[in-house]
Amino acid sequence: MSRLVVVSNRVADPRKTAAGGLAVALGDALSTNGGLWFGWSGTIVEGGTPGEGDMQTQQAGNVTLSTVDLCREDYDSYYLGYSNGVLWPVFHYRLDLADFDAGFIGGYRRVNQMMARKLMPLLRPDDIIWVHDYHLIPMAAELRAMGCRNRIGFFLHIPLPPPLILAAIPQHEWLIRSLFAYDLVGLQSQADVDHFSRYVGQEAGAETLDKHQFRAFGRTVHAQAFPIGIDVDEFAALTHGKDAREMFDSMKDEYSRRRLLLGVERLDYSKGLPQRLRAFRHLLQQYPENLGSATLIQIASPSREALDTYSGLRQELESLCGSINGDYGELDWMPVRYIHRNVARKRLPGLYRVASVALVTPLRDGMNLVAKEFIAAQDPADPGVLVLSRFAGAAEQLKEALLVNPYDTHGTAESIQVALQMPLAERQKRHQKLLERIRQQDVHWWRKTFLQTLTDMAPG
Ligand code: ADQ
Repeated sequence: MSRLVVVSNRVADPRKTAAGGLAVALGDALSTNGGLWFGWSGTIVEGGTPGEGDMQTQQAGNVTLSTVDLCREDYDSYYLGYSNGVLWPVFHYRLDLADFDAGFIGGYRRVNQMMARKLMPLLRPDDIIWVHDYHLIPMAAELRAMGCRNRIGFFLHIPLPPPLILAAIPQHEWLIRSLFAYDLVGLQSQADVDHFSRYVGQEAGAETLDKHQFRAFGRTVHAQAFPIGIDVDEFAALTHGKDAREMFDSMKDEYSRRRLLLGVERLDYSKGLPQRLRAFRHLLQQYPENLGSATLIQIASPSREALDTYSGLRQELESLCGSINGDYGELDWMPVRYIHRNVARKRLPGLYRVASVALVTPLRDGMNLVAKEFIAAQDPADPGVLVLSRFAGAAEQLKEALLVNPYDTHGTAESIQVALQMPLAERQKRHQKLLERIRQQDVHWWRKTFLQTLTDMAPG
């Protein structure tokens, strides 16, 4: 059996379950036949040399974790600059938020080259290499330039936008050409695959050999949707664990008298938080029976705060929460409880289970795992309702959720009201179907199908 090599911006110790579903799933895949997980260490070295970084290696069972430090200049241009200042906003259709500073691309290339240079001597001829996400798009091209003939797959966790949005990135052609250095390109949704197909057809004159095979730049690449899932059983077990039960018990009395609406995410502009709060305010205005009885708990964990767009969003959110609470709050009830912190992973399912309604309303999202975690944590006898943005990748699968357009404040408020009023029999029917869907394509299905597709390909 081939050894698996995972390459991602951050590396997690798979023995620490607090790391969450993806780390556990990749950890499983790595430990099956022994493996190597390679990426950035998370350490930023002040005053270091660009394109250079010390490497550390540690052993976690039969999995080797190898990580490389970044100097401040590389971190600023590769991570904050190009990855999160250009690729993240544009891939989420937010050209208005992109910072096309010409200096960033140099750092992005330099770090990808350095990572490839450090990884190359660690590789064995029959290793299967799996590269993750937008930070590392050119990784395979760099490895190929150094003579690597291994099978290399890539999975993009975020959306791939339509061609004319992608084309706003000055280096768009180079980025997509880099994807052709992979054997397999995995995307989250069929919409993303359609965008890829249209881009390579229109901009690169690609020939479509069959629905998954595209030929351009002298190479053939296989591109396909592999919607990522969660470990449903692990999540159900967490739900019945001590921490989640304590969380549930501490809240259930209050929220048997009141209805709990819940939002959980990183504080990111792709997640549609201001739009959600406006929809909630509209709900209170339009349906005053919810005054005093519907509470929105919004958990938004700190993320990328070094970027101005993120600190601006934080202020906007604080001000919206303050004004809703000021306008509608009572001495014994506040409509919004906003928490700018993480909730421990083991406690999170308890919170999901108390909620009557989950508000998962991103403006764009590759998939969105919170939607799937919410479903897994519900009591099938009395399940909550998922209000889901049609612009989340998850909407292609989770058709029994209440699908909303998060830009439509009134429409979203209407759907929240429908969710709050939904009869038990309909909630049960929808939940049962949603649970089947997240079980059919769970995280193990995701990694097995991706890796099987890659393994079945002819090398080189
Ligand atoms: P994210 O944008 O981070 O991931 P998501 O898929 O929702 O979004 O995953 C977030 C994870 O972090 C979930 O497991 C959630 O429970 C946890 N989490 C979020 N906020 C938290 C908080 N405040 N406290 C505790 N835990 C919190 C990217 C893409 C997604 C894609 C995933 C996986 O943007 O579209 O689904 O990768 O491919």
